[in-house]
Amino acid sequence: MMKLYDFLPCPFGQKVRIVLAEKSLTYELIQIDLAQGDQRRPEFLRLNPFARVPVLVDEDTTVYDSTVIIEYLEDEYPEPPVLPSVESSALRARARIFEDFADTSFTPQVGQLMAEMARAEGERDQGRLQRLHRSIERALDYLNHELTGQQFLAGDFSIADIGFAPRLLVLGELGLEAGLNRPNVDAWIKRMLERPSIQSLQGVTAEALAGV
Ligand SMILES: N[C@@H](CCC(=O)N[C@@H](CS)C(=O)NCC(=O)O)C(=O)O
Repeated sequence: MMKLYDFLPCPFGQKVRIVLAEKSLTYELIQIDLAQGDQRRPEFLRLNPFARVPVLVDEDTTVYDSTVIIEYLEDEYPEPPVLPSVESSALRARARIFEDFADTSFTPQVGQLMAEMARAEGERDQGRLQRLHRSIERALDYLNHELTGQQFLAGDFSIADIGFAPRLLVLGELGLEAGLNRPNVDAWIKRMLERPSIQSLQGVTAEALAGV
């Protein structure tokens, strides 16, 4: 059976768990407690020398980095797909562009907002909060535009949408209504929440607020 080394609040591990659920793949979850420094133990460093979760072990193959793990799963277990078909290179590229945008320009910003909001109210850096709000709002406006007339960001439900899901779902708890005045984003979130793979994330959102 596959093994997933993960820390439940990690949004990158959540991406992988959505894909495993979409593909109905069973796996053993091995929790790596980042707060306790489990990622720096020699036995974990043998799996990933960069000391990061998630890591997937599938028989003799060890893969890390959520994007690479998901591409590996797509290659090994293609059905149902989480990337547009190989005949649609342009759509595949679009899906990968959105996943990268989520990983580099959305998820980290929401993570920083979570960390700032975890501080006592009087100790929060108001300037930083404003900058983070602006950056996240800009990303949401862009997504709202890109979702015009679309059910999902790149054809069918794909890694493009999966990339955003983990942190989209915690925005409400941070006082940021993603769907407010953004009807396409609002409908998109509701559409994603119909999927059991996305519903399964909801239990970990409050825990996620403890910060990663
Ligand atoms: N690009 C990587 C990022 C993974 C990552 O940043 N993981 C964080 C947790 S969310 C981690 O393991 N951090 C190690 C640490 O905090 O020491 C991916 O997509 O998997």
